[in-house]
Amino acid sequence: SLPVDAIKVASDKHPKPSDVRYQYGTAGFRTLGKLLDSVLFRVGILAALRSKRLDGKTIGVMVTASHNPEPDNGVKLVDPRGEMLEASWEAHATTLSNASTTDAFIEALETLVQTAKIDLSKPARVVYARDTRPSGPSLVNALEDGFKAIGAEARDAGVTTTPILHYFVRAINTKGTPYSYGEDSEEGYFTKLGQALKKLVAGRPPVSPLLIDCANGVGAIAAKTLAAHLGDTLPIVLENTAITTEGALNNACGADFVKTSQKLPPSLSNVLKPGQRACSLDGDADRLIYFYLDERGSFHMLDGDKIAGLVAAFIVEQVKIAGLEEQVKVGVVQTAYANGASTKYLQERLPVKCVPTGVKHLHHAAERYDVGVYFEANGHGTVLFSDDTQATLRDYQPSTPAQSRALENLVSLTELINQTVGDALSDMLLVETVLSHKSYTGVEWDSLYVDLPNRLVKVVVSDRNSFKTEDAERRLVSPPGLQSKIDGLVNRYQGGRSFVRPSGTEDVVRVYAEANIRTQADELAFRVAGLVY
Ligand code: NG1
Ligand code: ZN
Repeated sequence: SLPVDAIKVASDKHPKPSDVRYQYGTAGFRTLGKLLDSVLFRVGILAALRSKRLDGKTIGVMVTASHNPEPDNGVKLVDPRGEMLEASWEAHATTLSNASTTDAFIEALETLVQTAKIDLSKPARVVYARDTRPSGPSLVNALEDGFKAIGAEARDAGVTTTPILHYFVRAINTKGTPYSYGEDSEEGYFTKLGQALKKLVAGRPPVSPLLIDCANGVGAIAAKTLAAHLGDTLPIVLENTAITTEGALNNACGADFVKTSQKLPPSLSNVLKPGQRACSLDGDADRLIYFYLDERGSFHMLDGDKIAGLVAAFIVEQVKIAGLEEQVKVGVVQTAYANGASTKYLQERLPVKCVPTGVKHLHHAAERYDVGVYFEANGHGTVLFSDDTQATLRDYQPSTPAQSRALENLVSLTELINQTVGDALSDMLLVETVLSHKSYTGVEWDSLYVDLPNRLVKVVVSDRNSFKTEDAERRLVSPPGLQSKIDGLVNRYQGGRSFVRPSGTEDVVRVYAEANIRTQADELAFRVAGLVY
């Protein structure tokens, strides 16, 4: 049975604030750090129960609020294969977090144990980490109180990136099996990535230094270690590494700033040279946006869609050279936020699927391909190689030197890419690999297709839950009549496309619009926003 007395004593030290309602959304729990103490304690117990339910497999817990402002924090659970928590457990997390008293919490736990058929005699194993936010240490203490109260075997992975924590979870759970994902240590992670990159670019000409904007977050620590492992293979210059400066995290820098404002972080204006490749990580290093300045000093952004285009085309090419076209089908997954020009570019080359926002939707759709490439426009994404495909690559007998090289490249890509979740550093090495193979500069990569001008706006409404969508969030079914008004507007714009959906992470409705010219995209966005308001 549950150690009710221990849980009671500990729970009284982490009372739920009475005026807050929590929700485990697409990014886990996320709000002001100072509101999350009771949530972290309860998540500690929930993670242990999830592990017991899965026969003692190790569950991950990441304390981060990613690209959000420094005072925010959050927490999310990682399932045994390094993936996002299974959807049905999101509701359990929400229920537990909202129990108003210790007694109500114990009651909710007992209900969960029964409905989810949890065998309490099983072991509970967890691994946890946090980013660099100032609220992190005390929230981790609350989390540890939860682990102790239920008697979980807990491993502290310290301060690290979200994707490294996901890597740990998979590595721990596959240890000693034929599917081992690598050593369950940071050293193991960096060695795996470094060796894969070295194989992929062996014999290719040296490249000029890559500048990394670390968002003044945990990515600065990881990127520094990575740079040491890469040596001359990839020279790296680190910027925005002030992880202890109060208020610096994600402030006017980082992947979300670059993507949303479509601007160079001001801190880089005297550092970045025209033509130099640069990229921004977000606050937990799971998003990546590239950019460069042209000869005239104008800023050009290469977002998640551009990364998907570059990477998918390269993989298709290598599969073809290897002579594996018939056995290995490559596909791409996007959301409605993908630029229309990227969708067109990709559709001319391979199958493309559109799914609702949220990494879990992209990930699951990508699992249906032999090789599934998924990226959100905001720079979160990865590539999944199915188990069958990895076996095909292992067993295949190439018949020419060219086939053999392409096969080796594909095998090395399965090592280079963090297949558990989007990983800015792993994705960065992937981009660098393709640029090296194609001898592309940023300009050439950028010219694969021309982005349609687009605008994203937020609208505060009285009840965002009254907005319901269909067709992968591209059309509204409610409020009634609104979609036909949007259609009416869209039809008046050349290359027009627009959609409205409720945010899963903020109390707003988002309006996206694109059109052939900038002023028209802006006008369409603001007119659709006018309909919503
Ligand atoms: P919402 O708030 O549901 O639009 C945002 C991002 C998603 C994703 C989640 C975090 C946009 C338009 N939306 O979702 O892409 O990153 O946060 O999981 O960027
Ligand atoms: Zn992030």
